[in-house]
Amino acid sequence: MARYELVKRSVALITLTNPPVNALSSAVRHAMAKSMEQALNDPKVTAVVICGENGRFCGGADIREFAGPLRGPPLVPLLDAIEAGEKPVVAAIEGVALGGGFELALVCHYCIAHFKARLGLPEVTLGILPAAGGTQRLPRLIGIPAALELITTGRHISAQEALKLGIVDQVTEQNACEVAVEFALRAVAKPLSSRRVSMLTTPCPPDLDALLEVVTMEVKKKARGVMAPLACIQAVRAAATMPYSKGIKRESELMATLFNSGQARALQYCFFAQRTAGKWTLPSGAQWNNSKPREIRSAAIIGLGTMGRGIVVSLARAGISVIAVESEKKLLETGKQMVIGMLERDAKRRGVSASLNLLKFTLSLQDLKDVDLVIEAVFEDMALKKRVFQELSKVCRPATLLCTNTSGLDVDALAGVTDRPHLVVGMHFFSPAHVMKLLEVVCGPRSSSETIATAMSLGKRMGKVSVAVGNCPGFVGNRMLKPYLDQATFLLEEGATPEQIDKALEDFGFAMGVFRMSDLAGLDVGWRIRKESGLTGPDVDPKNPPRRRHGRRYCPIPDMVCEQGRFGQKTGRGWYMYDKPGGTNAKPDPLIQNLLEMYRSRYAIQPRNISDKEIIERCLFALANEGFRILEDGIAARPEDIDVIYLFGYGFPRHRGGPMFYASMVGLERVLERLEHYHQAHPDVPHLEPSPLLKKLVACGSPSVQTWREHIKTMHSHL
Ligand code: 3H9
Repeated sequence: MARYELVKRSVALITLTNPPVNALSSAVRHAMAKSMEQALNDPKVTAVVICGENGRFCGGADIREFAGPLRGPPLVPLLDAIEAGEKPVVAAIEGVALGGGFELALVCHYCIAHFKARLGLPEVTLGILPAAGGTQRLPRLIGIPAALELITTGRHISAQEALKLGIVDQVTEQNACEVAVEFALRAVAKPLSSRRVSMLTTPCPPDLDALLEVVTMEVKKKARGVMAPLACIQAVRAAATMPYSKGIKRESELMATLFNSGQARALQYCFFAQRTAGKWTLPSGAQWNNSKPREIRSAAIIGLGTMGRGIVVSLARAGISVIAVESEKKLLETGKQMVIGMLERDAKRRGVSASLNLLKFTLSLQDLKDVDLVIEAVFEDMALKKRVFQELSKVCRPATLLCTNTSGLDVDALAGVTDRPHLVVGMHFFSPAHVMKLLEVVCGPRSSSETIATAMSLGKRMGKVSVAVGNCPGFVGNRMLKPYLDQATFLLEEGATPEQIDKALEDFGFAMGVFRMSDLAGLDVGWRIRKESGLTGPDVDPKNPPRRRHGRRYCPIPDMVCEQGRFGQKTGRGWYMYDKPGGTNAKPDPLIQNLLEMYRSRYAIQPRNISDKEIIERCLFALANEGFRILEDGIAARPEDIDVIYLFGYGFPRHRGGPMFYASMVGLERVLERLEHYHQAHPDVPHLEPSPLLKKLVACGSPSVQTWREHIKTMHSHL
């Protein structure tokens, strides 16, 4: 857990050995305490170097230990003892120094960092704060404004930035550990008092209150309802206004309020869920660690609409050659100019050169014969997609993978028209594809494990969070969206307004409520799908009651909004009004209010006062209920996958953990009881009928979300 060696006859080299990130587990803390004691007591030792094995200094406290009682020596006294020691201690930072790892570096008297190292205090992203002195030492070292920014955002910084800020003493391109040993030998005779950061006086700006006020406002705006950044600000205030001994107590009190909070549990769950989601597995036994992906050097995109353009940019950014295909010269030219502009802006922002040499634009599918992989991103029309796949089958070499970016059509039906169904898979990107992190990899029943592994690995290379899902209408994300949207429109019928529903959801933590989000996405897409599926439009039998379809409740208000040419932001009118087409400043529209009033009076609906609690329960419990059905149907392998999809694809607030985790936090029994209640009140809404899996889990005593999988593994899997 920590290796102790004597090097150069007088330097104690302590190496943290807890792969993969050398987290400060109780065993590591124990071994470190022993090693430090040995170093300080051994007269032969004149200096100490601390480093981490495998080129990684330390990823911080062991987050897995947070769920249980504290065992082993606590970190704060251990770090205080390192700083107070009479022999110089040098941190040799390679890889990462994060959280407690960074705090460890802060107590070392000197820091040497490899030029590729990254440092940061990401505790805030886990719902806690840097509670091993980080909130007290960093402001003393680099000042309040810079420390506030790093601590409240959790941003990682490069070694060069750390050098500029005065956090590290030297950046090296050589082995940081060897450089640190030499540095330590030179530091032996130097006085240490000025190197003990806790003894420094915090450089305090004259307008401290005003500064803290501004940062508080910013944080509240960015992360509505999230506790940790606000606690971080209070801790930094303590660093500015109190001596270290009192500040550290304040830090510890604030940590205590956060540590057992639901938000901390949710954020830590998200951390692990994100990592679990990449570990896909099929009933055949094929899984992430026994299926080899193919190497993808070249790819083609068919269709240069919004999605296609974003995918081209993501691929080029990942260093993959891309051929982009359009059907008409004008569309090709427009798409090309937009892609080039996007890549150039992106490269400028990242300070790199745009990889334009990787791009080729063409009108001919014949140019695709040698590519490794094709992603089809044409209009969402099954007949058109089938024609494209048939054509690709003829043109591309037999080994080329054929992927579709459909957001909900049957991937297997597309595979069926090709000569290689095992090489067909869905790659469902989210718009805008070069920004949104989520990728649903849709496994058809005939997709081979190599094909899935390749799509998952390509997603990772493109910087996406990839989740393997089964093939059903809407897959996971869009399938769950339907009951959520339905509930929102039913609530409009019953008396709510778009702004009331949005406010309730935004207060819950969504960046955008459902109606603002729909206006942004465009209302015409859903309208076209409803027309195509016979729910609205001229094909509907006039004898069909307007508020019922296929024996279920149906809300025609979204169709009425679209009939008025209100397609959302792009037309300057939707559920809200905007200053101009393309405007983003949403204002409540009296015309929508009139429309709702007329609608209710036409159908003799007595509007009622609807509470925010009902809005949240109806929208979010219906969402989770569909998630339970998705688990039952084997469309998602585990609740973590669903949550990751909602976190990265649909803006579900991270501090709530995702819809499934949120349901578990509310209590499955309560979710079941509320769904039963709402279903009784609305028996013509099947989505409100509690799913069998939810009932089964409640009957099993509502086990923790991490163990639900054991209760569903006997069910049929589409993965
Ligand atoms: C803290 O320090 C509190 C203190 O202020 C003081 C308290 C008193 N613990 O991400 P990867 C696992 S809070 C336990 O895929 P990468 C991870 O789950 C901590 N496990 O690798 C995964 O496991 P598996 C503040 C951890 O190369 C494996 O390691 N620190 C921890 O893409 C590989 O991880 C942080 O927030 C941990 N601390 O990225 C840093 N870290 O193989 C959190 C990782 O079973 N960590 N694991 O799936 C990271 O940001 C990234 O893991 C890191 C490496 C950048 C280090």
